[in-house]
Amino acid sequence: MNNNLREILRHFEVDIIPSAYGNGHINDTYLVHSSPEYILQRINKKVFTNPTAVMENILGVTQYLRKKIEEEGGDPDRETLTLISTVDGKPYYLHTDGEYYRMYKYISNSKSYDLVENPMQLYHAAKAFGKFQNMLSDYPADTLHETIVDFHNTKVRYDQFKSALANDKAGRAASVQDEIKFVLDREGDAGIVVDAIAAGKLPLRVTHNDTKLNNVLLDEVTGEGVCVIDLDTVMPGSLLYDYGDALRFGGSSGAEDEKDLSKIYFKVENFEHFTRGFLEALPSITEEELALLPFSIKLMTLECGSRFLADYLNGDVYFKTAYPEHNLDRCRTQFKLVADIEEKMDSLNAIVKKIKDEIGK
Ligand code: ADP
Ligand code: GN1
Ligand code: MG
Repeated sequence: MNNNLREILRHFEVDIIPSAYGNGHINDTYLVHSSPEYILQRINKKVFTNPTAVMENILGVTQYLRKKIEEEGGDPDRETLTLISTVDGKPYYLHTDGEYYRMYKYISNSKSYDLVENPMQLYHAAKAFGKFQNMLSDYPADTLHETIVDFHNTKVRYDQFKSALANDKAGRAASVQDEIKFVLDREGDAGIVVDAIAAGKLPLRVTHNDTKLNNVLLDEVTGEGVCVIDLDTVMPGSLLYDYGDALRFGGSSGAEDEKDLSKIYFKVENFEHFTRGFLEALPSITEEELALLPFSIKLMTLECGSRFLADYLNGDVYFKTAYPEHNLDRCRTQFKLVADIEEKMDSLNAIVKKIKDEIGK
């Protein structure tokens, strides 16, 4: 692998062997210890079946953000991702083995967190994700490729779960009946946001669609949001997807793959911090969106849990796993959170109303 990477890096005019980096579930990420440092990534072709479309989106979005950040007097090398061109002037390198590689400037003095360490991190992450959506609010959405079709179409996700169950490829369904029932019992939730978008009751915006905390870099000193990263899934979507997915992850009291479920519950304090930051950053939020904020956390958590469970039933073909039950452990934390969010739903709705009144939305 190392020689292979050396040969790949030659196309970016770098001659230093990188080391594996980060905890993403999708791409292979490496840190290149040069000066300055770089991030090298191999795009996961099983997940992103059209890597050139992914790269067109990322190039378009980062160039657009760069201009906006410059206009606002910010530092574009730090506040958005910067793609490094290959020696042939391309934003990615296509290796002879058919794999796609890209290189970014490494954003130093910043950190991404796999676990929430204090609720203020959520306030800052929310501001960063909210600002990201704001800056892209007039981006020509029709030029964006849908890099994963129906990525957050929760009705389609529900159907995909049902086919994974029907096929039971890995022969695991019999052993996870409680988890399967958990999803099937909630079929009614699947259409709520998707149908409201189709009926024109919720606006389509340019959204990030994968807003977990480790997809935003926070300043190592101030803790403030520096840069939103992992732009593979930037596509038209609902604001509720970004909000709900961020709190799916950031609202949890523990790791996504925590085995001890007694440690997993939905942290209302984290919810309050994120909601405040998001509403402060996104004054254009509509009444209909506001009304669905807490529900969207449940929906995105249920979606993610059923994706983990579907992958477990399919034999672990999508998410990176470190051991055979990894997807099952992940799905269990998500369902524990869903159940807790369901119990807390009334108080979460009351808190949104309180924050909304306080900041004068
Ligand atoms: P994945 O799609 O697999 O989640 P990411 O693009 O999120 O891949 O990258 C994985 C991790 O690498 C991130 O969580 C972050 O810690 C780190 N990372 C990615 N890009 C940069 C960058 N430009 N500067 C600093 N760290 C980065
Ligand atoms: C994946 O790429 P990463 O690790 O940030 C996944 C998200 C899931 C998340 C669960 C393209 O995100 O949809 O919510 O894992 N990304 C893709 O941790 O499927
Ligand atoms: Mg990521």
